Amino acid sequence: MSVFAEISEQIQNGKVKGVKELVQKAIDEKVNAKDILEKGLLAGMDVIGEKFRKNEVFVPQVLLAARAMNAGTALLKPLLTQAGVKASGKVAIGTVKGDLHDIGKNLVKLMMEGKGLEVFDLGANVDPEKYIETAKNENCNIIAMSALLTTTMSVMPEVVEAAKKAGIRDKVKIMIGGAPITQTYCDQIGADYFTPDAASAADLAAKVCGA
Ligand code: B1M
Repeated sequence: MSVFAEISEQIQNGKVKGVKELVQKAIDEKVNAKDILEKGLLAGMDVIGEKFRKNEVFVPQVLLAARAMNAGTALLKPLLTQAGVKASGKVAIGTVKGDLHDIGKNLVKLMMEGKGLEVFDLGANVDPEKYIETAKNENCNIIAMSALLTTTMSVMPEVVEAAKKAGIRDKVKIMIGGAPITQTYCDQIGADYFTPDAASAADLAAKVCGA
């Protein structure tokens, strides 16, 4: 079995220790960090997601897998971020109100930091006002929102409206993403940018900030 398949299997079984050991082993063997992330950790989450959809696994197993995923990602962080890159812009990031899914948001944050951006992580279940308050107080260039549920994506236009009301809409770019989000939705709600994955979100954010 390849190291990627082994990592994926340990993710599916929610084994924090196993994931950490295998990820560390792969790092020591100089396996590419992006491959460890995509072919190992994310591949495992994909399988869990599909089983969750089919009611073959339930919330506790998914939570264990998410915990193992976060443990693996933490080990990769230094390799996915470029040491010594100077911050060139500020981002307020969070998963929208009502939504507790934070793995994708954490990846976007990690990749943005890797581009040298200063990222204010508001966590999950973030009130629209919190994004605005942080963008104002910290002078952020970007508000970045993640949503994984079709029932919570509707919070995104509330944030766009709140930015207009607060008089900061022309000062801050609004980026959105997450599994149910599309370019059409982005256009519809008047956000500025949609990107399908963490790496493209980070590339675009760096570009927006003039990096
Ligand atoms: Co939930 N869940 N979940 N869940 N969960 C999904 C999203 C679901 C698709 C599963 C399914 O049915 N197949 C489904 C949503 C259905 C829908 O709305 N269409 C679902 C459901 C229904 C629920 C509950 C309602 C279940 C219940 O309680 N009955 C409940 C809701 C809780 C809540 O939020 N209020 C729930 C709960 C949970 C857990 C807590 C158990 C756990 C979350 C733990 C955590 O995040 N700390 C969980 C998980 C883990 C999942 C799945 C299995 C995996 C999500 C994930 O982390 N993927 C998911 C199924 C799936 O997606 N296959 C599912 C890996 C992650 C890297 O991908 O977040 O998509 P993702 O991020 C991607 C891109 O989307 C993008 O970049 C990343 C890749 O590079 N991206 C951005 C993300 N944000 C971005 C922002 C950007 C740009 C790109 O710019 C700003």
